[in-house]
Amino acid sequence: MTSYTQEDDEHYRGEFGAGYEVGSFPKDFVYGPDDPDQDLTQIFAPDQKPKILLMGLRRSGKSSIQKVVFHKMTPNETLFLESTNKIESENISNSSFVQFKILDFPGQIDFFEPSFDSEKIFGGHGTLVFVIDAQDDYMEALTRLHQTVLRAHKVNPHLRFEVFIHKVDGLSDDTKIETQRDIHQRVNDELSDAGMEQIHLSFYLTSIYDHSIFEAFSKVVQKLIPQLPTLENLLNIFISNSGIEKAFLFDVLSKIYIATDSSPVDMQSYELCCEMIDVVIDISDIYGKADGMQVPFDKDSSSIIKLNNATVLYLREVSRYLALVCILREDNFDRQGLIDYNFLCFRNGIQEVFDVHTSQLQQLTHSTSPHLQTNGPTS
Ligand SMILES: Nc1nc2c(ncn2[C@@H]2O[C@H](COP(=O)(O)OP(=O)(O)OP(=O)(O)O)[C@@H](O)[C@H]2O)c(=O)[nH]1
Ligand SMILES: [Mg+2]
Repeated sequence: MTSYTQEDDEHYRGEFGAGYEVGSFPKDFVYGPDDPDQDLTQIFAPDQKPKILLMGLRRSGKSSIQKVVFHKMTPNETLFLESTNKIESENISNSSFVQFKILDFPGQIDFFEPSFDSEKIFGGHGTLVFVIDAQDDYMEALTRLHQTVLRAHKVNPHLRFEVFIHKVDGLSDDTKIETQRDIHQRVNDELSDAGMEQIHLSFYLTSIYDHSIFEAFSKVVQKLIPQLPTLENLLNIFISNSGIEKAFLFDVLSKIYIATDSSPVDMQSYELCCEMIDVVIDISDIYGKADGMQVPFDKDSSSIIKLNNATVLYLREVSRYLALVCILREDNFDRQGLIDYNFLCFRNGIQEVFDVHTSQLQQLTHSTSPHLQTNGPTS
């Protein structure tokens, strides 16, 4: 449903990375990478932002995940990605809720090398995402996962661990479940042999060829949002008073959802909502942009899509890069006025949460030294 077709592959082949422009957003719209020449001191300079560390063996798919989720790269293009040979850091700061740093590690990194500074790498608030290639023999990956988890936990007991059992597009449904069970079992056995049963790991079956990678990343990011319970609560109140079945609060740039109401998420609903965002952005990119307007999405963005199964998809803009996408029965959409009124209350609620968050951040910034980097080595 996105605007990308197979022929476009030819066009991008061989030159992506040098300003490719795929999917819904223009190229000046994607997150700019940090200065690639920055050294470790800068990459790991203490700041308020949580970080997500992408680790795993070579070719497990780390860079592909980052490019697909945050740069709109199509899965086929990742075939031409080169192996990462140094830690690549990128700031993701779309909305006030979605703010973190993502670090893509080379697969062959050696933790026991003296230059590997575990304190800097594993310290601070964040999550370690370990990617395992499920289409390959995963024994070596499990050994590496075990070493990584032990080492990281020793340095920082607050670090979270998430395991992506990746490339599952090549596996049958039965094999998927069996692989997940087997990996889960082996990892936990090894941890308990090492006397480390208190370390908790979450497992996800992922692939860049479907929405599973976005779903898994959504969950990883959600755990880094301290306001999550408040957002969920606001969504629960909103949907129960508006006759809505399911509502997702989306980061429109990456299409990860940063919150949803507490009813269970089914993959199809999530996919539908993702596709709605693509449609809205594409249409408004082509027909809706006023002169000088850079972003095909603003405070008046909204869209209604009626499906042939008496269901309505309703999208409303919440703030810059945040959209609410709701799924509801067509009958309940008769009372659109009520929904719109409730939506305004919901948006005000979000605004308040956001204001509190910003003022807290400002207080933090004022109370810490403006020259944060002087805390680290000065060379
Ligand atoms: N089938 C399948 N292939 C994938 C998936 N994700 C990544 N790949 C492929 O895996 C290969 C390696 O991907 P990379 O992203 O470069 O792997 P990496 O972990 O960053 O590798 P290093 O940088 O060397 O550590 C590429 O050819 C991708 O196309 C997936 O979900 N399914
Ligand atoms: Mg890589």
